[in-house]
Amino acid sequence: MIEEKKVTSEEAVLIGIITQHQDIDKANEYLDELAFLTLTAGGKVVKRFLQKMDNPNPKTFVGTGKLEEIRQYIVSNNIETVIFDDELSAAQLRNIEKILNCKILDRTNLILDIFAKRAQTSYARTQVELAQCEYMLPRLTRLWTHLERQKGGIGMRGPGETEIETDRRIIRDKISLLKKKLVAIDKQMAVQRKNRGKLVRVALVGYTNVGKSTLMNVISKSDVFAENKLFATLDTTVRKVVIRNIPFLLTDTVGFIRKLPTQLVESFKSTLDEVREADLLLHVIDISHPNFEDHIKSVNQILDEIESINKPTILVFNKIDAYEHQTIDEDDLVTEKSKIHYTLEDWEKTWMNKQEHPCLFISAINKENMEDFRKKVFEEVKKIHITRFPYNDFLYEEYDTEVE
Ligand SMILES: Nc1nc2c(ncn2[C@@H]2O[C@H](COP(=O)(O)OP(=O)(O)OP(=O)(O)O)[C@@H](O)[C@H]2O)c(=O)[nH]1
Ligand SMILES: [Mg+2]
Repeated sequence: MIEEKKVTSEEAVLIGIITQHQDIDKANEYLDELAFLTLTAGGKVVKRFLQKMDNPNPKTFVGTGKLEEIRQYIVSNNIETVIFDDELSAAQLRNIEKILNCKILDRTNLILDIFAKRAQTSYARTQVELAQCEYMLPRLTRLWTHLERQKGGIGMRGPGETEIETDRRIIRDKISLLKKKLVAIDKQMAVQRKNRGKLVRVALVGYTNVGKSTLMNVISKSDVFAENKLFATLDTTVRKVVIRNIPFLLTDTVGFIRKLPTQLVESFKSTLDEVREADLLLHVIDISHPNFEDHIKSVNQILDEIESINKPTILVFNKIDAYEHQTIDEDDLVTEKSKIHYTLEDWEKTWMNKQEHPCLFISAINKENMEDFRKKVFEEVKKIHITRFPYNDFLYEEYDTEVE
């Protein structure tokens, strides 16, 4: 069973590395995201450690000298939780635990934990539980599980304690049981999706916290939970929306993140089928986030993994109200214009010029440019609708012609 215990801001230390592929700014940005994940999981970051290295140490992730520095810090500050910004191998986890003698979490663990906390329906819970078991199986030797599980806290929401301690067989049995349960649910969901008929299906996709649910609420007058934390949505909501005279189904579902644990991608198969079976994707982007271009890449990578990268797509740049850029003084002849100086218009031109997908710039919260949004979505849906219902073409008005 997934347990949920209330913790008052567990103090945590974050650990990341600087490599050839990840300079100090990038490493810091990634730690910012890890801190946001920690906050979402109910923790509070008190210190960050970064180490420069060519590759992560296969035994201890960071170097032993660094680990000693971290050990001294956590001992003198009474810290019980250390979080690494990558997935640790079973061996790394074991070695680090021996040295630091406290709760060690990694990025995957943290994301799984948030998913466990967020899972509302038994369906979502089953999917998360499967992912947790898959993650846990090769890592059963954690020293702290026995003691810490009773206390609860981040990383502790998961299959119950006796199962972890006793043996792997029980976890394996549990995995096959959960898989069977999911197969049954998958079938049921597939039937449900089929019953929705031939209506055009549009899916909101994008990085977590970009405003997908907010946009869903604006377009469909529904009431999907939205908040400024990561992974607010785990379940799928489908609404029928009509723009002018064309009806279609709009789906809001789980957000993506950099390095989304593979266990989750696999066990969320049925949830992700909503995306896989969609006719049109609305890829929502938070343009006010300094890393939004990275976000686009991460989302495209996951779309590629689930064979959905070639679908008709509209890029919806959201949160234009919150976009900020730096300016170069007129008398400053040294600073060269770079992306941090781009105005919204610069970004519009850049993305429009790529001509890969239609682009939109909106603010879901202020309902800015929503008419443009409705028009572009109408045009794209209409293209698909025409091929699906070829005899109904007398139905289509031009978007610009006045309707009543
Ligand atoms: N400034 C600004 N904030 C927005 C806008 N749209 C959404 N937000 C805020 O962004 C946060 C995340 O919004 P959600 O709609 O929950 O985002 P989501 O993409 O559904 O997130 P997940 O379900 O976690 O993947 C909330 O605090 C929203 O109020 C916008 O246009 N401008
Ligand atoms: Mg959402």
